[in-house]
Amino acid sequence: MTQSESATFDLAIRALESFQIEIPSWGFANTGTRFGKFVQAAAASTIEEKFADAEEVNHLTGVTPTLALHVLWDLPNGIGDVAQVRSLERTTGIRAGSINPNLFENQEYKYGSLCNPSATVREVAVRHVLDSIEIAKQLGSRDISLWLPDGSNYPGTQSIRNRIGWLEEALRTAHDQMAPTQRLLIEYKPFEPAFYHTDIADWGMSSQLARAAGPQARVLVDTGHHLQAQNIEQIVAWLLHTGLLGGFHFNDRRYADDDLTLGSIDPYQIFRIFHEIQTGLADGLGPDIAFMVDQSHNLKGKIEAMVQTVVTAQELWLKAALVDREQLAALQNSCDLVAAEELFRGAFWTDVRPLAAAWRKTRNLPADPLAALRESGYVERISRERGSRHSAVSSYA
Ligand code: RM4
Ligand code: MN
Ligand code: MN
Repeated sequence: MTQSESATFDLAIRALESFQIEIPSWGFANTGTRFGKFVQAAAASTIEEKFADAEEVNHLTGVTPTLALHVLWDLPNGIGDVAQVRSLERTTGIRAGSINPNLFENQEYKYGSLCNPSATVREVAVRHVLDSIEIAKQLGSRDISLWLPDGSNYPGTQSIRNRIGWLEEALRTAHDQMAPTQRLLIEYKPFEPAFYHTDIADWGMSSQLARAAGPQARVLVDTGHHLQAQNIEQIVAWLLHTGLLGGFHFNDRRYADDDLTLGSIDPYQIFRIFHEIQTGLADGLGPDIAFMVDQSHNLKGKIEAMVQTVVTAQELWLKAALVDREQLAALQNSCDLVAAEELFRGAFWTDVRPLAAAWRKTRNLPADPLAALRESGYVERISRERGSRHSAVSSYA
């Protein structure tokens, strides 16, 4: 190894050592679109199966020690299910990650949850959020990630401003119930299921709401929740600047909230986001950003898609780490545009797969986690075990 090769190797090892990503329980379950669902024999339908699949992904990649849980899907009996989750944590070595309240499936939420004009429905929704906070407390989970389906479909049918007030009130109540170590992550989305107005439509609204809720509230950026052509890394820069960046839900999209696998459509975008985060971290900003995956694997094999996602995330993180930030800063300051862009793109075009494989070797992980998954026979085994049971499928969206 030359001196510069060994410096790159050290840098790569440091970058990968600092990278972990949380995977979602719902990424292992049968999901579909509003047009239909294609059932997979290997899909997980119980919390035991989701933990088992998460264990397999972590076993292969070494960087997914936590599993995001959706309260209604994973803890249908609420706090009553905490003991079971704790026992699964012990047997699988996977810890419960962020806790996701579900405010979008019950019939009473037809006109909204925390923003519903009915005080009674708002109370039901607030209660569910408070229960979710309690679940998170008992599981030792730091983050409650809150996504609302709230909004309206037709102009003039709801008071947008009244709904802001109700939402602020609900978020303050939730915030006050959190332990000092917990955080409330407020996710935004410009549309769907509401198609005229969404109560938390963008990062500005999430930021304002986080400020109104209290110091432990932050913004959650779901990469699929932006209008076409929006510059997400600029949003990231602003959130780092304002200290409000709480975390990410990673996925990719071509048209809307497609929930495709990370980096499948536009890997350069994730690279740019990672670069922004790494410059922030170097400046001491955003040390506790939560990286989470939020995807729906409708056609790809669930576990295969998850491993592919995690490996892609690592590769893009590593590419971003290869940007010589000092040199880039100098080129930016001297406005040497082409040289700056070439340096930036050069890192993106570097094939980092050998470096990632070398890092895996240092951790006794398979050099190629996808190939190892194929060789392991895990998917075939669970397909045999689970296949016969899938008649009814749970819904995702
Ligand atoms: C939403 C949003 C939430 C996720 C649900 C299933 O579009 O991304 O984070 O929990 O989907
Ligand atoms: Mn999301
Ligand atoms: Mn989404």
